[in-house]
Amino acid sequence: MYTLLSGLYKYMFRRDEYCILILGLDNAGKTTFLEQTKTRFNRTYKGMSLSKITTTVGLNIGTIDVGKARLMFWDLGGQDELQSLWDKYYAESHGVIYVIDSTDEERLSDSKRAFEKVVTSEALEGVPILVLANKQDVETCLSIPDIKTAFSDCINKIGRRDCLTQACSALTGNGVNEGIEWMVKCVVRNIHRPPRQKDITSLTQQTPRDPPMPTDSNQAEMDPSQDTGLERPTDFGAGLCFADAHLVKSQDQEI
Ligand SMILES: Nc1nc2c(ncn2[C@@H]2O[C@H](COP(=O)(O)OP(=O)(O)OP(=O)(O)O)[C@@H](O)[C@H]2O)c(=O)[nH]1
Ligand SMILES: [Mg+2]
Repeated sequence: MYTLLSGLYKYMFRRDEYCILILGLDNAGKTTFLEQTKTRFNRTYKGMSLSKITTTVGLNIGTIDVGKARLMFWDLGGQDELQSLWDKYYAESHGVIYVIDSTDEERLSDSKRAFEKVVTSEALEGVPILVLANKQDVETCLSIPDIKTAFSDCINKIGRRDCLTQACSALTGNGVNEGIEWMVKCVVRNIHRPPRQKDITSLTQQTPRDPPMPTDSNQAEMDPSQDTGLERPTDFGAGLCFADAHLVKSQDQEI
């Protein structure tokens, strides 16, 4: 009887934790996206003013709960010299959100090169990738078809994994809920990367599991704006957003 009750208790108060990397060139809008996500999915989170966000040197951490899944985000700096640190986090990741600045046509090929490195990394094999075409609120931005054309060479390099291109504005929040909900669905069904299981009854004493720290400590300062979000209650926000059409490759594979 005790075993049964304790099993039930553990089941009820357990969350499956998934680590999600947020990658992309500097200025793409990664940290803005993270802040917008925390604001939408954590009911009592008083988000920082999006206009106060500055470039990330190191990483920001944020956590949201969606149903029984807990997503822990690692938002890494996208500047050239910080990109060499991205792969230190790959082995621990369950999903990747790759953010593209749709207003930066000049650096689209740089973004594509960085994306290619991500998708061809063995350590990320089979991990779902959400590609966010960000800044769609800007009238003159590149459209989703433009971006898909520019990234078309990558299709064959994506391999067997879930992949979706989502139109998004981290600033207004359009596309954020759809992207997160898609990611939750994909990481939950990816049996090749099982989640970590967390007992949520002792949350107030818990600190989030430390992300792997890069060996070059000069470039790995923790950003003061990091936020664990662990103590915050949960909210599965309603979708307010728009999704765009996708080129389907296999099951949920689209770019
Ligand atoms: N118009 C518009 N501006 C955005 C959007 N998302 C981010 N920005 C702006 O883009 C700039 C860079 O945003 P960040 O979130 O700091 O970009 P980042 O990708 O985290 O950059 P790094 O930390 O340097 O890698 C800021 O001025 C944001 O306000 C968006 O959806 N629309
Ligand atoms: Mg940032």
